[in-house]
Amino acid sequence: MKDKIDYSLYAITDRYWHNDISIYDMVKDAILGGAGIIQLREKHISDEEFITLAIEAKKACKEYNIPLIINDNINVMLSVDADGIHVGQSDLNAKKVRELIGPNKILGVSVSNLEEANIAINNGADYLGVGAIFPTNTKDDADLVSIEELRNICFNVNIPVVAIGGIHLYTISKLKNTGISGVAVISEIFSKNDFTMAAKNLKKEIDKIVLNYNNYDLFVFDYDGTLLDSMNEWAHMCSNFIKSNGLIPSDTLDKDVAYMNNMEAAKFLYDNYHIGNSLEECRSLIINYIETTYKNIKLKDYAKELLEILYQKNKEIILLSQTDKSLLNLSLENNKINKYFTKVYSTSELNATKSNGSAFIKIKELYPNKRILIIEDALYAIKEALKLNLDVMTILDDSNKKNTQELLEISNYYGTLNWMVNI
Ligand code: TZP
Ligand code: MG
Repeated sequence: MKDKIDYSLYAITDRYWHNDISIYDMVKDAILGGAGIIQLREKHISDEEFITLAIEAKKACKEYNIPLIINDNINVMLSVDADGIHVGQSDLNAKKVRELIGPNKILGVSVSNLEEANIAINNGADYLGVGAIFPTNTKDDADLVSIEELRNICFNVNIPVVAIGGIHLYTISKLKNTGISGVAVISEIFSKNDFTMAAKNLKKEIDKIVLNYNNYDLFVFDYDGTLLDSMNEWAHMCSNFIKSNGLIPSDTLDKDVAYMNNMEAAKFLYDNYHIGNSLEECRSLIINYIETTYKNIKLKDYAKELLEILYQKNKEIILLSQTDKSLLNLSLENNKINKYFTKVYSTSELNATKSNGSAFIKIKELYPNKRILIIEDALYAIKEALKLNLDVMTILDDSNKKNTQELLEISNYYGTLNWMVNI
């Protein structure tokens, strides 16, 4: 159960607005609207009453194979064999809870900063609830957590994070590109008259800001800076090559070639530094030089896990890289990830480049009926893909940090591979 949870819409029950509707119906309706996880939250009732409600909630969850989390009560959770428990900072101690529930139950912990988040993870949390993000009447003692802190937590932990508090149809867009795996809501569903419709409407908005793998069937990965941790090497590759030929590179050389594919870069070096007797020779000298460095560069953390997740979901995965095909093949083989890609495209082999969008046009032509997601780290490429109405998941890399603000604004999704693994 733990591995397959869809945290994107996390519904938390509250009978305040409709005490005439059974918990079974409330839970069922929320699930029918798209809730992927349910929390039964009750305050001020006896364990006996809580257990009665939990049995009802569990019945509905079981029918749809959706996990049921009990708010802050181990006795109730264990009595009904629910899937997990959620505790706040002032509730039960998370470490003790983990000891009592064992390793297989889901443990959620509310946190409001990165320090609490790290402690919760050390104590065995499976996911984090962060809030209140916006003011809410549903929990009057909730302190506010800023969007910046939410993003800080999301990008620095390796478990799913759900945002909570005051999340409604009209506030949710503010959570775009924070790195959340989902939102937890009470009133946006359970204060409404039609829970299923309310959940459906919200899910539609969630899908605009949290990547939903079901919405895509072709995943087009960039390689350098996206899957491969190579940008630092590339940043100095050309000037190092020139130096290895006993020449002095210009101060701007590495910047000049930054947007070029290998073929264009070879031409540039041949024209400006006269290396080799022909363009072809110049090119093969560079490739040889790069090969020795490139083949030892490691994948980013979580690259393999992410490819495996998509592969398990039967998604088609292709590679589209500005890097030369022979280099790509070398690296793919060394990192043992060939099997994940149905096709590996070097842009020069497509007679195209990402820098004017032609490489993305080619992909659209080659895969006309696929719902495509581009996964990319380079701002110039991202802009071109977006111009062509492609959806883009921007991968955070040291080399694009200076463009963070712009990337946050323009990308459909923004985060780390780790985040993609968590959602
Ligand atoms: N924890 C922080 S805010 C909150 C909880 C339980 C209440 C969320 O309710 P709503 O109605 O979605 O704002
Ligand atoms: Mg890249």
